[in-house]
Amino acid sequence: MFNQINDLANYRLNYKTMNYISVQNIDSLSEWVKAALKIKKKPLKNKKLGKNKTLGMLFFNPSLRTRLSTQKAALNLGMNVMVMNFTNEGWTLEFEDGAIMNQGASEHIKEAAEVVSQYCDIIAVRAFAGLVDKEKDNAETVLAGFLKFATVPIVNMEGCTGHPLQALADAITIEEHKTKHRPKVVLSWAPHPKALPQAVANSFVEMMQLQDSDFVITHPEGYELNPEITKNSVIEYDQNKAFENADFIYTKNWSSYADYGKITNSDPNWTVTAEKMALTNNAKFMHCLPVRRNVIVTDEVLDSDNSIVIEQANNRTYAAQLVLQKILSLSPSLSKGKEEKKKKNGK
Ligand code: SN0
Repeated sequence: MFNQINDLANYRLNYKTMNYISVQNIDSLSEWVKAALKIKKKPLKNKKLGKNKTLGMLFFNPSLRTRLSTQKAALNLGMNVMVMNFTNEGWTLEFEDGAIMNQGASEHIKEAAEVVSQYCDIIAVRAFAGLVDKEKDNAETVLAGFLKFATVPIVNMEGCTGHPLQALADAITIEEHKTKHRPKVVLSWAPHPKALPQAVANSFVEMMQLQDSDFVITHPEGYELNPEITKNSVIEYDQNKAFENADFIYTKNWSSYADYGKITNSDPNWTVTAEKMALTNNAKFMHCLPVRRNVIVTDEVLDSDNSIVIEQANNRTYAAQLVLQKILSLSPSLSKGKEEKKKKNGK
């Protein structure tokens, strides 16, 4: 797991230590899902692993599930947790190298990341896409800044282009609910009043590409995700056709990637309804939440027995716990103390 490539331009594969930045950091999805399901059965088994270790969680955007499930995961491992909200509490950070800081930003990422690294053993960061500047978002300025200047492992709690903790929880949820080896899984776009990032959809696609399944993405024309991510995944523009025989319907809105950050379609015909679900093979309904009722999906579907969104959110804890557990036990910086102790004890 956790390749070590030092190329900042390619942040998706870049980490100098044991980071969880992208779904691409998963070396064996089936092994990870198995391990997470084991954790789910006995979540307190490794209560000592994180003793005296601190997780720092830095939020540049709102959160409910990510914040509480990651915190819960850390507590299950015996870690201490510190949460900092940059939306209205932290200094505004500067990320540009060589910037003349005579404007709004008070502190450079260089100091901020190094300082936080002294207080924390792992830093988790949430920094959504701004959806204005595609290049800037693709460069993952905030995550890349922490990767470059922090001296401890970094966990991505949703960056501009990915939400790998969500995708891992999604994989766990599909594994628990599938009734055949190769289920048909459909990622369906649905309308939304706000322009939303592509991050959740991107990571879901990348995760699905790591496993054997009949995977179809459906969205209106103009809503193609970054082709570097979708690669050769099947795209079906006819939502009804895509839904035929599906075992899982994963719904998510995202704004246009081509017409970057724009809402170019708000057709209510894309809302997931009971009629549409009737086209499927009694499919389970999934969404990462928060979900806009009767815009993305009707009450009838969301409140039906086929909706597994609550269990999906529950699995966020075990996904996060697996990632923290791997970092705690595998990161050279974190296990250094252990190694030294072993040496001292002549082991
Ligand atoms: C975020 C997104 O990336 O789409 C987080 C999902 C886990 N979702 C939203 O920002 C929804 C906000 C809203 O007002 O519905």
